Amino acid sequence: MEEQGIRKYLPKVVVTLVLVAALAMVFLISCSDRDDEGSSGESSSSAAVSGDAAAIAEERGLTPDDITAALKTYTPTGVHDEYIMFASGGHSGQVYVVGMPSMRIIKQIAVYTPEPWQGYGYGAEGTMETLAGGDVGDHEIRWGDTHHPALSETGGDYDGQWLFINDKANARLATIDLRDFETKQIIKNPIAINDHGGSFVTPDTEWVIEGGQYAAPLGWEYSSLDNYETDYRGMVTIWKFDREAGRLDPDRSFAMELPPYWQDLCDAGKKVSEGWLFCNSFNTEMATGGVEDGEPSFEAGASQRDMDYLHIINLDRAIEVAQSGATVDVNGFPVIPLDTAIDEGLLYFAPEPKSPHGVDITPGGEYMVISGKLDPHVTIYSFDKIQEAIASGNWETDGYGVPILNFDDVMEAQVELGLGPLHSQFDDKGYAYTSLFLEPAVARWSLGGPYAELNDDPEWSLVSKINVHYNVGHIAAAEGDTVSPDGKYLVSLNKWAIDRFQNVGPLLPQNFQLIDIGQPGDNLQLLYDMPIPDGEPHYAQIIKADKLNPWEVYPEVGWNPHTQSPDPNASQIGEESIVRDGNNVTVNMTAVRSHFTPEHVEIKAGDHVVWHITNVEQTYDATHGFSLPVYNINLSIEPGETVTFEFDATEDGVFSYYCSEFCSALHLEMTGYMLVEP
Ligand code: RUQ
Ligand code: CUA
Repeated sequence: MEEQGIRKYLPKVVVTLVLVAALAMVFLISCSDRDDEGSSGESSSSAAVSGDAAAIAEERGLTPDDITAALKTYTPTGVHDEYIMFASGGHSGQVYVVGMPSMRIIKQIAVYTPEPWQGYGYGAEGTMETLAGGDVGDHEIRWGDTHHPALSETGGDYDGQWLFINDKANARLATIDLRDFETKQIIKNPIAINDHGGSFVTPDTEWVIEGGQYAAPLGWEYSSLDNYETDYRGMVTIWKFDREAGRLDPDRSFAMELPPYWQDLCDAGKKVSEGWLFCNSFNTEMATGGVEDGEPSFEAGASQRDMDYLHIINLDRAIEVAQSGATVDVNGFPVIPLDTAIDEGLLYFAPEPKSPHGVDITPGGEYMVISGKLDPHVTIYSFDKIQEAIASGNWETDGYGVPILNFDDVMEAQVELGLGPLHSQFDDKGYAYTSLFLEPAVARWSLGGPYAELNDDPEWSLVSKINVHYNVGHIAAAEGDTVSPDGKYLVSLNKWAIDRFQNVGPLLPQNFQLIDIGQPGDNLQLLYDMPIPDGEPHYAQIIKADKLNPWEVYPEVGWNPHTQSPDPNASQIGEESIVRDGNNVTVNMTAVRSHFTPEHVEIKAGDHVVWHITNVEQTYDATHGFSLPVYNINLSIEPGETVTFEFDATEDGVFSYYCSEFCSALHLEMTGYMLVEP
């Protein structure tokens, strides 16, 4: 019997087992003498398959490691991935949804940037409202620089319900609803012009953190750089998340004024450190640049000191102080002044070496891990020691009066890892992983304290490293920043791709590399390279796929995804109409395979048109599009959804509208005419 014949009749599971066995044989064959291959015989079917596989492997020049990597990542058609990664899309202003271990991009979620496939920002009222939420005064901003996605958590674990992500360029946050994977809210920070330390959630997602970056006067009012130390300020903003409403609530949110150091990344305490907040900073030199005038450049000026300051914030107390009203008003937003923060014991510093980037908290909340870009170590701080140091009252202060705890009082350990350490993640075996930008590599190291039981290593020490390609920024391990990391997989989010892919001209993609971290010790395996051709990814989070439970279709026909409730403007079949009231025309349309009703929309130049379309289908994947030329309308109307758009009919003529999703055999006929009479 031919191999094809066997495969056709055996259930998929058996075929998979045969293939795995066959490829395992290839592995053995490749490890031993290839001359044995011919004599292994054609008598058994698995040997025949392995012969084919061996030939393919040889023809393609695959090594045994390549073959195991393929076995670990290959995902047959119809089989779903075990994990889903939500990755920042950098300055594409979007979020990528990637299946793991296959590394297939399953979706992009439009966030800050209009995106036609999702009908985001091309007329659909809810999406226009979401985007407009991020406008600054009269300025319509239609892109963003997304850095740090944050999945909502319950008890410090991802709960699969919400996703937040910041826009560094304009200090904005977005809220994405994971019932339909759509952006519901963009909110502009009223006091800051850029951010970086966001978004980060508290263990039950009651609060979403947005830390600043490049200091400016609060509210970005003009002041000369000569007044940097007196007028410029840093900040952290604490947004209240209303789970019920599915929105960040500015009326219950507040900020804290900080010295004009450049706050960088934050992380909320968890378990033993719940109720505290930690942010690293750089440029405590308060360099103001001016290389063109012979002043030290920012890169030199902001890197002079050996230590910057880890910001240690008593979040629970800060919430009480803000709620007591001890705030000042900046652009209508309550801000705890720096002096109040100091007097109330809300803010402490600990020295951190050198030009640090990021702070990551161990799964149990006991330790804060800091990397200095210009220091080969990671430095680990103990939450207990920080509490003791605060209680002792034994500290100096910085120029603004903020207490600086003694380094030796709060430091637990330092581990030398290599060049350019940046960000850390954790696994289930008592290991931490840190990206090394300059090497470039990812280091695995063992945590001490209570984690020594898991990793069998009493010391805080380097275990192994794996090279990555190239210049890694963040890393993301499966659930690797939660209270219960999974281990198993880690993705290295590399900034440079260089030679990893075909040359496509001077602008190159970034490179995600999937690494198997499932085996203990010196046993990290690179599995897969995935180009990201659309904006620089920063951080990502990886969640078990079965924690996500999105809708297949909207819960009922006539659903408004912006309000997540039935839309009063929905039409069922038979209720379609065109209603004129003076110059105002309302179109009530339905869409179903394969027609819109009505198919003729006759209006007059100068009319104001409000147009509702309901996709009355409840069939999985039966999405219709709606494209109307000249008026810049493009919609995605998913099963059950009602979409509204409006426009002034300023241009007369004949305009054919049509469905832009290939929905059926007669999809091309899913069309109609809008006639605008002069
Ligand atoms: S960043 S590569 Cu998180 Cu914006 Cu570190
Ligand atoms: Cu509906 Cu094509």
